[in-house]
Amino acid sequence: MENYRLSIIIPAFNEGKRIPLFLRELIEFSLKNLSNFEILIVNDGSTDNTKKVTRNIIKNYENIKIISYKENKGKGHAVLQGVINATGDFILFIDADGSTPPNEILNMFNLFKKFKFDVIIGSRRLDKSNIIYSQPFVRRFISHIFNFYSNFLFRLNIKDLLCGFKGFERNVAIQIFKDLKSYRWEFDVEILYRIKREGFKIFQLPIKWKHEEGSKIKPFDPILIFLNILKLRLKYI
Ligand SMILES: Nc1nc2c(ncn2[C@@H]2O[C@H](COP(=O)(O)OP(=O)(O)O)[C@@H](O)[C@H]2O)c(=O)[nH]1
Ligand SMILES: [Mg+2]
Repeated sequence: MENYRLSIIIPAFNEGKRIPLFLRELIEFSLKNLSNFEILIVNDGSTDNTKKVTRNIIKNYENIKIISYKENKGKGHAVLQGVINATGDFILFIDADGSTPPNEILNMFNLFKKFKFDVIIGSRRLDKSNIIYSQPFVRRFISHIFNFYSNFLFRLNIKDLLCGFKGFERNVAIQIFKDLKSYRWEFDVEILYRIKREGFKIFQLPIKWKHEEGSKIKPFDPILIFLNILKLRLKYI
């Protein structure tokens, strides 16, 4: 099989507490299981020690880099910076909090190598998904409504739109992320909509997942997200 290169993007905003454990685990796993990879951590204007702790962990690896800028611009913007700088044949992003175990990266990458899917997205809502700790009830409830609402507005049929673990064939990633209109949480829906519009194939991968405390979603964010999704829809009319 060809020696495809994998790019792993980790968007990080004030993750000084949560990222060290996951990053160490990911590096150990990747060195053992992946032959050709890079990791790009995108520090999206964190005001804590994210940059310092990350630099310290990655200092001995030339294929692991941090991209950093001063102003917080949102997860979508951070992932976009990762995509622009990525050199892999397959490019994925994964949350910094360790909700998705590194082994799922290998599963996703192997599926890409075998079936050449354009896009593979992690899903916490398929029969075979394996949820170790669920999100709190209120979060699950809101995300249920969010999935329904966004699928309806954008004529999609995807069980879990917001899972922070998604991968793309290189050219698909570049095409989809080019001229992204939403830089914050809504970007997940926007990229899925564009993927469908361009006719790319999405494979939904059931994953093992656990809720991690310390979410960066603020109490009023859900209301903003619902409004922003509507605004986004209007931009595509
Ligand atoms: N770049 C960037 N990443 C963010 C921002 N907010 C959250 N994230 C990242 O998005 C991922 C998921 O965030 P998290 O707070 O765990 O969301 P939750 O699991 O849905 O509650 C983590 O890697 C965060 O660091 C942001 O404003 N900018
Ligand atoms: Mg999380």
